[in-house]
Amino acid sequence: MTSYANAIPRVDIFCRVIDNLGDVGVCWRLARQLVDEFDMDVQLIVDNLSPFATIEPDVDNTLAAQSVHGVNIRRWNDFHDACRADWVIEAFACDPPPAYVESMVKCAPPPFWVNLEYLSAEPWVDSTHGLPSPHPKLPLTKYFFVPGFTEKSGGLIRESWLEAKPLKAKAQSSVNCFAFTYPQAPAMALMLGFAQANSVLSFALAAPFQGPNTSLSAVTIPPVPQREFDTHLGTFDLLLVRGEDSFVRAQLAGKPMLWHVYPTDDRAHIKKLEAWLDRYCAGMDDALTHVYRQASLAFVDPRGDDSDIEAFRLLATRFRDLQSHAVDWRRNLFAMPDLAMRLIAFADRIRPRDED
Ligand code: TRH
Repeated sequence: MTSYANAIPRVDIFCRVIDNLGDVGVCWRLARQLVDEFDMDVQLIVDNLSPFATIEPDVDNTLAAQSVHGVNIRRWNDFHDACRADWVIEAFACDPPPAYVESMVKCAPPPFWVNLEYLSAEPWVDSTHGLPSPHPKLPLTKYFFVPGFTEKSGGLIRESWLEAKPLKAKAQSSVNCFAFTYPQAPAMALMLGFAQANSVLSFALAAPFQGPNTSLSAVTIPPVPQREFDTHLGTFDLLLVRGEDSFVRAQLAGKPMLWHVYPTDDRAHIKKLEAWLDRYCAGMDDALTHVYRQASLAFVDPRGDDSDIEAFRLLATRFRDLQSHAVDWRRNLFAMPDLAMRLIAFADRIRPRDED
């Protein structure tokens, strides 16, 4: 067990919003869980409150400091405090302010410091997770904490209120689809593929599609607060998700899904997708594996011809099996310790009581 300098352990989480909602989405989810389930005193330092207010309506993006659902939220540019934390979580290598880092040296003991990395299913995660990264000048060590799908990784954020209740697959001729993707997603081809399998796909769009997909007839839905996001996902049959956090939540929802992984110019996203497919498809029969892989690749990297539609048609024909698989996969995820539990165990290992 780690001993903490503060009676209620204090955690400072630093977050810079690089793009979209995912950076703050992950930090907010973890911050709330540490407060709600582990009674920690959490401060979340964020550089841009506007995307934050999109997923948490109680955040006022004009305030330099505010407390929302038990988390102290501070605006990065107005944050000049010295470190008084037991843990410092730096999200996605965002570099806390230099003066803050210098003040960490004066803490007795220095805080447990991790760089919370991006989630990946790639094999390098197991050998990178937990590695130390000594500070080049100061007597401080930061550790890599890499979320992932294996026992050796940092795991996935999963709050205890998410129920592990069993879900049942149901036969259906119409599929209600939640679409939270990047603009390039081939929604029209997906709809045509399902139609060719005599399945009607109705879309609820959480983000605008562009190009040929604008002719889709779909309902556009405003963002729901993050704390309602899981319940919201649970009301759909097929989940089209993206980024990191919605990707995990779709898996925890136990619904058939396609991951519109964030595209990068070097095409590293295809490797990321394939690494996840290797894990996700492991329990499927060979034919379903082939169908799901082809559809996943067509969704992220469409050829723009009839082969995309065919890949989605085949997916629709195996929809029931996909439902069962999603439930099995979800059960596996629930059987693993979640990210917060692993973070606590890691802190205990790095800073055991008798070494303080
Ligand atoms: O917004 P994203 O595209 O974020 C991504 C990821 O962070 C990715 O790693 C990064 O490289 C890229 O941006 C630049 O997708 P993501 O991660 O799914 O985050 C969306 C967040 O928004 C998530 O926390 C869920 C939340 N959300 C709601 O709370 N309500 C909603 O209605 C919707 C649609 C999303």
